[in-house]
Amino acid sequence: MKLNKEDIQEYNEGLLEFHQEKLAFTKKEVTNAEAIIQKLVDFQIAIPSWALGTGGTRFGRFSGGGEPATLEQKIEDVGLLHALNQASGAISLHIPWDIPKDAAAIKALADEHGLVFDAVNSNTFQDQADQELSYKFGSLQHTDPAVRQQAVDHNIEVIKHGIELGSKSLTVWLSDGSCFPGQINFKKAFENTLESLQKIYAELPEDWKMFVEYKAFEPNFYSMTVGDWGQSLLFANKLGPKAKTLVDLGHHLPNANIEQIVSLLMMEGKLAGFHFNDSKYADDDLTAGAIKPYQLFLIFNELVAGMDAAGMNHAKDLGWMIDASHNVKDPLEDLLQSVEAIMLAYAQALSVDKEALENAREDNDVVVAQNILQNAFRTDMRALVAEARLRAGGALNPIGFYRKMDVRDKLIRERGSKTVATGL
Ligand code: RM4
Ligand code: MN
Ligand code: MN
Repeated sequence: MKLNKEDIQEYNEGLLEFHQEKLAFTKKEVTNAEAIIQKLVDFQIAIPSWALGTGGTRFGRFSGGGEPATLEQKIEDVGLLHALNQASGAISLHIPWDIPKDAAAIKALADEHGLVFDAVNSNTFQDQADQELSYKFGSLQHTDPAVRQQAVDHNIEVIKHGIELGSKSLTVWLSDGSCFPGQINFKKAFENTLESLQKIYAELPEDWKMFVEYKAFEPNFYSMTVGDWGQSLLFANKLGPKAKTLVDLGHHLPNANIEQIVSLLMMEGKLAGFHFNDSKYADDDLTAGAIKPYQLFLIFNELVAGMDAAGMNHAKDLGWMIDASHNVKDPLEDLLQSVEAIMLAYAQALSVDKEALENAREDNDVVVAQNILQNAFRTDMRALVAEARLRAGGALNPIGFYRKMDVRDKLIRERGSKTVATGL
């Protein structure tokens, strides 16, 4: 289904007066409000094709109904999000969960919804039905060269799909590692992985990047072969300029200082981009900003500082993607919440007085430095984010409009209540 632009406009009119009052107030408080709004209009966050259905856990899965059963329906769902918030203009595919059978037709459909294709993701963490060799003991790290070659070939296949769709990057997340002390030789696992990644890297088109994503634990519980940003950066540096480190917020040990990691990766020109989610414990895949919004803001503060120092385009030069899907919410509503939280954190970071902050740091004025950040975090940016949506043609209150139009009920009627999206 598609949302009607006129319906959105009509809905917005009912909220306009209150919105404008709020906006006028915020503009008094935030001196660079107009510049922030423009940056928000430009900023797009990719939606992964595997986040549109219920995530589930290994204990169970509670589908909400109307899940997209095909890639075409997934594109439609991202199209709905984009129509509502005008900030979800890209989709990221996981192969083989979503293999585009007719790439030209899929591209045309995406185009119809105003969507482009973000990074393509390979999957060597599961065995597929038609697969010859098993990844039970790893893929790119495997002791058997034939398994490694199979995983390399899969990644090359993924690049080919990406080229057909207009993607510009390959994300490699490996579950490789070990569950018990003694199980693997760390050095050999690293060397095998590097050699395999080099073979994949050699197949990247000139204007592509390889995102090397790390994760501290799970599904391997003793060691992960790309377990932290140090290991990822080692691989990325050895591979070459097209390889960079991808940070997924949920992939750290508790209380890791992710903003510091970001700052240093940017200093090295080696930050690929982000997978947004939130967590209380580990890779919980909760809605961005649901648990630690201040952390999200602090990360954006470093991102903005780092991108500005390097003269980068905020919207285009790093990969921005949501990577979250869980059990208890309508996935589309959840994704709208995530995008909103990310936009708020970005807007707050854009409002930080960088010069004053740097001066306070130079003077070792800890109180002023802390206050500058906390003032920005405590400033209500919702009117600026809403204004950016309004100017771009989205809904002032995306979830409000989604519910008013009974979108989920319509999807259930269209697709049925028992459809299951491919993915986790
Ligand atoms: C992993 C990792 C990858 C994602 C898979 C589904 O934990 O975050 O980015 O592709 O999950
Ligand atoms: Mn991820
Ligand atoms: Mn993850």
